[in-house]
Amino acid sequence: MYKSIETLLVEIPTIRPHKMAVATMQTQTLVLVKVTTEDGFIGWGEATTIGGLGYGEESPESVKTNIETYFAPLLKSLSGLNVAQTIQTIKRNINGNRFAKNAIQTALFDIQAQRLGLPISEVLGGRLRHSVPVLWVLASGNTEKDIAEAQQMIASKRHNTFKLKIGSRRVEEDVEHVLAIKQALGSDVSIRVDVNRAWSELEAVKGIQQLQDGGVDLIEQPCAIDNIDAMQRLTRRFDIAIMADESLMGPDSAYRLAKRNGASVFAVKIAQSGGLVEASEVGKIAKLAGIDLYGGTMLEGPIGTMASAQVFSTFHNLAYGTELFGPLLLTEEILKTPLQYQNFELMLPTTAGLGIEIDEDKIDRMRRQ
Ligand code: MUC
Ligand code: MG
Repeated sequence: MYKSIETLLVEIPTIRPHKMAVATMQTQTLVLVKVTTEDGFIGWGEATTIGGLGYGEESPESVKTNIETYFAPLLKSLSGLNVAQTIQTIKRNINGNRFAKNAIQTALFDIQAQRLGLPISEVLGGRLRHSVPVLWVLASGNTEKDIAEAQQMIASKRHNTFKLKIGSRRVEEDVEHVLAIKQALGSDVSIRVDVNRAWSELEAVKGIQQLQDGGVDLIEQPCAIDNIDAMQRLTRRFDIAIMADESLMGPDSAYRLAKRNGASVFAVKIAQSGGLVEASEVGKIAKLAGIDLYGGTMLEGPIGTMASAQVFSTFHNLAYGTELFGPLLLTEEILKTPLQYQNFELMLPTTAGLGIEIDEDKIDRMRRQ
């Protein structure tokens, strides 16, 4: 049933350096997976990560090797299974590898939805919205440049909410940087910060208090991935929203975080969750636990971004919007028609599958040989 499974690495420079506590990106390596069926359907998925092994446990190279060595032979050996049974078989045979699993699962759903003539969102239960709000991340590393960038985004109606990457400088310097931006942009503009796990609990108490007093709306992943105790104490101590990002690695960790009151918002990512179904399950757990939702990104290109949008469009609440701006950070387009960003939102296509058309000639020219 599955004829070929290819993994392509495509290096694309970013429009400016993107500085985070975990890495500074000058280029992004897109990890694209193409699945072809015996009866001629093609599905795409994406397993892009950030900063090699700087962010997660899988690298572009490990994803490519593991898909070629383990996922592809397994998929090719299967016949007569539906998508759910195929996913179950992959899970039974392969441990970990959430990013690779997500890419394969996305391609399988792309194919299934094309067969049914529906957008992927409809296969996942149905969309509740036709567009999702998208914020922009200010990460140039320079306060004045960040303010100018934000003002230009507001003026062009592309983004009116901003997330600031902090954690690589002293807490006082970071707070000063954030509050200068908050003051320059004014009270109508929502400012959030992502610490990318850089703070100790004591640093977090100090930093969060000042950011909360200064009118910041949300603190993302202040402490270490496994330090759920600290996340719980911070969530209970402050009124400001505390969001789990790296600590959230699929439904199991979502359940544990929810049970322990370790976050007031979940940053759902399809890759970190290990697939579209698992990301939907994280959304369900949040709903049951009264936790708000935010649609996260691994700074994917348009494939992962649209797959994420298909999932987030089905969420009951998307109180904190999304950060699905990945393609806008890249200097090259890999779709025949670019994703549509309008009025601070990303529009969801109504066409079947992912609803995008890949420019394969361009990818062929740009891919790592
Ligand atoms: C992260 O930790 O949120 C998402 C947006 C961005 O700029 O970095 C990523 C990763
Ligand atoms: Mg984050």
